[in-house]
Amino acid sequence: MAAAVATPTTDLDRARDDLDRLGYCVVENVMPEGLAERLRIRVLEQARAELGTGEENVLDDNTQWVANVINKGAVFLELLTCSEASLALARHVLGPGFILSCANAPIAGPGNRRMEMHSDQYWTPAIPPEGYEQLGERGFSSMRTADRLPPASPGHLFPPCMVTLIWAVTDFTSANGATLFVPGSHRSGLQPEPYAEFDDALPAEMPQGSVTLWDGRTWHATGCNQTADEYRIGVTNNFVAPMIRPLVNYPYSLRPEVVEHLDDSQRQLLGFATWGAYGNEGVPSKRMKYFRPSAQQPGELRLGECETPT
Ligand SMILES: O=C(O)CCC(=O)C(=O)O
Repeated sequence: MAAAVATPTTDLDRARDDLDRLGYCVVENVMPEGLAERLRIRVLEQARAELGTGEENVLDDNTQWVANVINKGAVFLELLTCSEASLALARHVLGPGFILSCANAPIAGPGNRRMEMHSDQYWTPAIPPEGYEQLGERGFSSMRTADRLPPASPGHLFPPCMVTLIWAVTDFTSANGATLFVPGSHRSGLQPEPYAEFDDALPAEMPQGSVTLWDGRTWHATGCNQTADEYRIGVTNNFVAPMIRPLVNYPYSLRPEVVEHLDDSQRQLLGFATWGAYGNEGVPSKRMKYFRPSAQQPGELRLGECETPT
């Protein structure tokens, strides 16, 4: 019988099946040797250095998120493409050409509170059998408006357009705040009530160097860290289908020294590549793969004096 909870596996078929059926999967030991430890040291140093600068993002008494990590060390770019298995699983849900929407490092410290239960794709509406909802209607606070959403009816479920990965920079255990998931919630067509108790929420435990991936519709939350002195550290990579607006505008917000060293696959994942559309960036005949920086874009051109346009 198929399991009702995703547990760590190295079998990609099983991971794919867990992702489809349960809305999340756990892939064991996917990071190259030593990478998790280098990430742990970098995340902790950055988190400590940000405290008191105004750059720190501290969510409750003891949860700190290091935001926009791609600018904060080459090790985070290394992580992005280190595992063909995790990219293949994201591709399984989103198809080819997906891009990074954001990357953060959530640190759950002892005594933190359970996060609000949420889905990352909180902005996709339930699709009623008739009519439609305006996609742009949902604001940031919509996580807290679960009761407004009508249940989806069979055959009217919004598709997944986002996949999130959380990489285990330390071990993730039920004691230290492993991410909690409600298995099967991705097919409910509903958003969760953020502060309700969820008896059916289960921790995704995994050893350091593993990764958990979930469908953007799956209900989840950072668990409670009940240890005396352990910090649970993750790095998230949140991927979206190529036509979805990412949370971070990477071509605009990446630091120049980071952009300078990007390889082709990193440039594609960070949104520098064009995606099949209505004429790309205005040079349809060229089918340009990468956007050009503004300094290389043609501007308003003028004809010579004798060539007055008629
Ligand atoms: O920190 C975690 O375990 C989960 C983070 C999370 O909920 C998210 O990135 O959407």
